Amino acid sequence: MGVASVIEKYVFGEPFETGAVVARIETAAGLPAVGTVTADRNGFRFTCTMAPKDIVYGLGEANRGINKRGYEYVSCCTDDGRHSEDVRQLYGAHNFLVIAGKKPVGLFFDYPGVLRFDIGYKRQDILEVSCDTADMALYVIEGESAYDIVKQFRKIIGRSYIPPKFAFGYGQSRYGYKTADDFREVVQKHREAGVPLDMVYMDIDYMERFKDFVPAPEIFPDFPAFVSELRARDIHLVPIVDAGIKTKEGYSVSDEGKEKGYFCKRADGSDFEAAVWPGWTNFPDVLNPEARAWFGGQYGLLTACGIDGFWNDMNEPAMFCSREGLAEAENREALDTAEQEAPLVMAEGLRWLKLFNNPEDYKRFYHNVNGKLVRHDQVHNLYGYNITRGASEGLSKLEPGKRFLLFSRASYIGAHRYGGIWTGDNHSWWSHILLNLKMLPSLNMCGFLYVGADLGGFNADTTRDLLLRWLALGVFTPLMRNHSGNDTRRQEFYQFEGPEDFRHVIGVRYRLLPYLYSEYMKAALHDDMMFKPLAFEYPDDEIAARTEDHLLLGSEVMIAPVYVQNACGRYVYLPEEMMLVKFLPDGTISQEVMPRGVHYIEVGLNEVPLFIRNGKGIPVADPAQSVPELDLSTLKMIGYENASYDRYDDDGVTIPE
Ligand code: MIG
Repeated sequence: MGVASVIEKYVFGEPFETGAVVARIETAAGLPAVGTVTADRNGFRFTCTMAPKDIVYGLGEANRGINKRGYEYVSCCTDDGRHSEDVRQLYGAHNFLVIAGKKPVGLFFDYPGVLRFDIGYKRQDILEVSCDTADMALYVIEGESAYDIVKQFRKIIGRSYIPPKFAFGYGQSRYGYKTADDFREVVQKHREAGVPLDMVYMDIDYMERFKDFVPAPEIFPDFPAFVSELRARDIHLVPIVDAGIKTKEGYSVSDEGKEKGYFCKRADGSDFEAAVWPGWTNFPDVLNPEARAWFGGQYGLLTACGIDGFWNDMNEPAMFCSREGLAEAENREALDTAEQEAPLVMAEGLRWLKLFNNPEDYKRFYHNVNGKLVRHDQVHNLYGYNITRGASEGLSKLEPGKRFLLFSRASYIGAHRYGGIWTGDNHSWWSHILLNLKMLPSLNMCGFLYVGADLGGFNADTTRDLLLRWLALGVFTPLMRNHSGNDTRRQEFYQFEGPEDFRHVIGVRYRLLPYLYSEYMKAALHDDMMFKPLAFEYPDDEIAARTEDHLLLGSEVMIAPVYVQNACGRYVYLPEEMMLVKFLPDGTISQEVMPRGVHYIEVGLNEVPLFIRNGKGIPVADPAQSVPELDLSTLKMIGYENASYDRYDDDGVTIPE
């Protein structure tokens, strides 16, 4: 198949080089045959009509359905912890979509500023993509099917990030763990109850006065010793890294960044200052290659302590306010609070002043891109991407060839080569289990394979049944992490009755791990999707095309989790004969062949169901307490008789060719 011949690149104005596309593609002359483009002083606008039955896939980390039709979405990386149905912008900016109809077409709008997608919102039959400046690289991809188009797109944006194997284990996190004993307790409680665990995440409280890369010495007098103490129990500690670097003399990262001019600057050349958790901070100018390399090098402060995983937060970048914003508010009281570096008070107190994430602030600082000053708002969506790129490049310099666990909150296509993403501050809402599910194929389309949501929900109070149901989806997501906010009901498994149910459900993750790892790696190495909408494999099945609460996982499995409160099961639609597999709480596995069609399946709170596609089989391991404990010598096949499975495996530590 002549892949390159069906991708066309159209250039308008002088687009910023985002690095999203790594393949060399010649610019086509003229205008794309599909749709209408206007590009002038008033900005850029692409419009086309959609036939009534066309389905629009894509947009990665975006709200609402797998089919994006019927709403409006905005690419503008935003820290907003309320993902209700009317929210248009989240933390990611993934400007790729596919219109699937008679003649499917893929569109990638490589544009780093704010971009609006009206997908049948103003008019049900019109797709309109627009932004304020007409500097745009538009890629138009034609192919046999939506899936074919996705595969072509994935080829031109480069191979997805590959995490270490331990990162496929289960992780426990909470905003609020502070002392060494808090972390020890988490590990102890899991090991005692036989609930598997490979990672414990460290949120901002591990830091000394919220200084990135600096564990608080009074809490961790010997941090490397603490890291190895937990490593001896097969636990990886994964610290958070925020975008804002505390402005403080004597803090090496702050001093060096200022001295070398590596922070984002105001128009007058002074360092831009924003208030975040540490009080006043500076943002590393990661769009400047030199500054990015310098920032990435700072991760060495923690790898030197034995750390091999990180999560990058607040890199939209989120801020409570800027100096300018605060001055404009002319509120002496708030100003004084800020000066005293009382971050929590600032966060809450300033929110009502509407200083929080003020878009005006993004016009107040600049990046130095190869000697040219670029105002932040014009490249806003590239910031989190380049933080994570800096981290990845820095880590590969520190320890060449080694895989690190790395994921980010904000992202743009291109960031998928450097790390994974988690989908930010969701709620302990049943609807967010479904949102988690629906995002998975869209994220995979855009290259993001190592993905996951805060299981159990970040904001609001969770409940035992919600957590169990969410975990039963989480066992399939590459990033499997229970995380919650500091002001919510605690949600480690041991806060609830019946630890055996959690041991079993989380245990299923480990039983499936040889398969999940293999499917992840196949997707990464072949630029493929791990999670697909049903329509990508059953293109002629109109019911499958409209089924949004099941997904295909790899080539063998279909998942259909329960996401309804008090439900004892659910309806499923099988586009072909499949085998229903249930991991039962007594450790046995039930298998039942079901014909094509609609079925009601019963699923207990302590059961994990999946479907195996006709004629296929998958390997299953015995339960284990951690990834290194998995015993591959006892793998058994489940599914259709005599089915074979070609399992990929490797050392899980070095980056494959
Ligand atoms: O302003 O570090 O999304 O996962 O626990 C909130 C504290 C900052 C937001 C992240 C969340 C994390 C929290 N952070």
